[in-house]
Amino acid sequence: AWEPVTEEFEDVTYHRAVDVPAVRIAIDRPAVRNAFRPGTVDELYAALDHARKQADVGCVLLTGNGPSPKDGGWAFSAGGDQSVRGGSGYEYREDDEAGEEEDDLVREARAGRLHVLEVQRLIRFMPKPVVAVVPGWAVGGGHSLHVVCDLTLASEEEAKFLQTDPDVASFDGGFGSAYLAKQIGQKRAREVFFRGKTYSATEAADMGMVNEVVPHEDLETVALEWADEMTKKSPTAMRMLKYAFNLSDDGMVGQQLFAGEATRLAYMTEEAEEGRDAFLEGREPEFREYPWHY
Ligand code: 1HA
Repeated sequence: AWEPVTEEFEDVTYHRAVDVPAVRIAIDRPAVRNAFRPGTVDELYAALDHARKQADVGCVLLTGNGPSPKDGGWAFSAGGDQSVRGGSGYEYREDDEAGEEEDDLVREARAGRLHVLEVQRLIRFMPKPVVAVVPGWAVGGGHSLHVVCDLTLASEEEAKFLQTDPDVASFDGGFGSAYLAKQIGQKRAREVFFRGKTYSATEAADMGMVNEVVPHEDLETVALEWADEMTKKSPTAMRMLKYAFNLSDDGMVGQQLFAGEATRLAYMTEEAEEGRDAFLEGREPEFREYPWHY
């Protein structure tokens, strides 16, 4: 069972599980295969950032609502909404409600966005697992979103994986391609982009970009089971592991995030308390009492 965290959003639904410390964030534009426009990306970012900050949320399920009211089709996401694409990115249009909260000045300054990349970084850098729950098409920028998630669970009957980026003169040269190659190998990643084949859920699992394939009707139940499993584990260990997996690919930022968690752990020691207390008491710290562990 789920309860809404907010009902303010236009293009995204955001729920919290009642019995599991997990949330479900879904793109809610099923009529256009959950393609995202700038407002959609704003709401995705807001929901993910909210989930990131909740100390009692340990797992995020990212998905796409369906089926399409037009033809019954399912989608995770078909990527950037091509109908609002302009010369410098995807543009806010009149009916793109999420942009409306901003005043005109801000909105104007935000015209032409590629800020789904900020959503990718949020997924990558948040210290809890994000699972892509793929009920249908994962295409273009939607494919890249599943790639950057920690795990992918896919519907056996409906999930389909496709990269159209070079068909529409776009390219995700970051996680969408280079990180994909780390997952499935160079030859295969190049095939995904250069040939643009459609892969079934089973093929995607065999390639190593999908963790598990389940019957469509079980998709959400299994996703919640995964969240239940993962949120029963030690939050500290899970954070350290996610950042450890990221570290060598993420350069100095990878080191920064891993090190930040090391700092947090160090702050929990008596040695750290001595450092703080000595400063507050205006005296020299007495660190000689503390061992040089080996
Ligand atoms: O590469 C990036 C980025 C790179 C760097 C930085 C930022 C990036 C940001 C975004 C992207 C991209 O996402 S580029 C790639 C954009 N996406 C696509 O090229 C996929 C276009 N869609 C399709 O190829 C197909 O629609 C599909 C394989 C997902 C589904 O095919 P299907 O089942 O045959 O359905 P279809 O009839 O084509 O689509 C259903 C409805 O959804 C159509 O609308 P309708 O005719 O009913 O009014 C269709 O136009 C709409 N739709 C689907 N995808 C999009 C879309 N509308 C706008 N934008 C879409 N992406």
